[in-house]
Amino acid sequence: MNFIDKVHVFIAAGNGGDGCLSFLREKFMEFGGPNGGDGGRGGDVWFEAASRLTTLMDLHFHPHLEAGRGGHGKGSEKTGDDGADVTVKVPVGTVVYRDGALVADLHEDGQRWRAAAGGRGGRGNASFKSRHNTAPRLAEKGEPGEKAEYDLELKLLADVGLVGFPNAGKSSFLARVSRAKPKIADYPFTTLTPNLGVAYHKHVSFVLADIPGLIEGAAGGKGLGAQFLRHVERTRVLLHLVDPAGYMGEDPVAGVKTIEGELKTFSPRLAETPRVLVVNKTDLPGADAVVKALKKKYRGRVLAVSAATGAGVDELLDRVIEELAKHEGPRHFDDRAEAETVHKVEQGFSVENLGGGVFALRGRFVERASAMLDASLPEAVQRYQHTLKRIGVDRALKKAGIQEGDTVRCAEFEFEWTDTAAKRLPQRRDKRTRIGIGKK
Ligand SMILES: Nc1nc2c(ncn2[C@@H]2O[C@H](COP(=O)(O)OP(=O)(O)OP(=O)(O)O)[C@@H](O)[C@H]2O)c(=O)[nH]1
Ligand SMILES: [Mg+2]
Repeated sequence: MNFIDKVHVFIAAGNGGDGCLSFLREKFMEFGGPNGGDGGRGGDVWFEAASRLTTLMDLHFHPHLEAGRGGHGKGSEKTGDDGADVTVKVPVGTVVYRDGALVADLHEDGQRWRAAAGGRGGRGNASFKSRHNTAPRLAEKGEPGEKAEYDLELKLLADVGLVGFPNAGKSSFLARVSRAKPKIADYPFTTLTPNLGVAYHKHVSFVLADIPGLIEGAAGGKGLGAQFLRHVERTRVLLHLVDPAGYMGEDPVAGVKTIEGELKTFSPRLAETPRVLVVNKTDLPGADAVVKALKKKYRGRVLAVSAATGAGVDELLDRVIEELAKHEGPRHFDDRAEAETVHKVEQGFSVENLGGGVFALRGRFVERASAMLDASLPEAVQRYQHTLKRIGVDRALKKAGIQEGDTVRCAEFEFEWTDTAAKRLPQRRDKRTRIGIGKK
């Protein structure tokens, strides 16, 4: 089975239910009061971190997620039912991006983040009743639920990362210090997906992540390592394992620089992570010379072990817990992003002259207002016009050069612009601009 640690998902929250237009009917009473209920709220889509999950596999196979729509309002002021929420479980350590920007970091079991908000229910005509309008023939459609695409990435929550060229003995080291049983073999690229193991040393327990070997150009996508480097981005200590024989016969001392360079290129975070240079395979002849050469260059950062015999391993683990104590707490990505909600509806908008008598009107607020308009109800149309005018859409369109009969496009809706007074709308006495509601 593949290790799935990166997925692209399509999220759709539920649409709000439509508001209802209805009037009380009673015997001997010609016109009862308005009693159309509001539509129900559309369901939200949530991401929730669950520690029992270890991969994003489920989402890989089911990347489309949709919450329930709200029920429509009914007469007798009955509100529609709310749509059901959908909660998508993701592994702890999942990081969420939208258009390349980090929006959430789910690093704790049970942590939740709303990926898309359900639309609010449209208001029924009972909600529009006022002293000035005792019998509104006006109801809103439900607000469309939010739609969004996200990139999810799993960044394992390990304390210690094992990096180095292929065949350096990273998996052997993990097997030596933990109960993990990774595949170990005498050829490069034995490890294809990350392995995790828990080590205990002097009453301290910590998680180690063993990732596939890195090669020159790894950060740019060469070999296997780059796609897994993100798993060691959160670690607090990196153990850089060095094979004294060198990778493919190359000089091991020069090789250290190559790997360091790849870490830096991949991310500044990695470059900041404290690193220990670990010369492995000290049971083999020739290792001492390499240890000496590296110590000369990197001094205190160099330790020597043999994953095969266990020599030097205790000393290295002493060093690991020392470093962990110095850099406490897991490293998270930008926590501020979590508090941010993506659901604010700004009143801002933009207009653009697309040429050929077509103008684009953009912005979440106006798009929402358009979607919630029931254009078959003149009163609703009037209210819509009023809203657009209030926020300055009329002025902006005129400035952009709109003419009688031109078309205004707003998301999937289209309106015809007219400058004449509205005959169908007797409430409006002025003869100023209005946006006529044309046919699609
Ligand atoms: N003699 C000796 N051999 C070792 C030692 N550590 C690892 N090896 C051998 O080196 C080879 C590679 O070990 P692995 O643990 O698979 O190396 P790796 O770094 O995980 O390799 P990749 O997963 O391919 O990146 C295996 O044949 C191991 O048995 C050691 O301390 N001494
Ligand atoms: Mg390995």
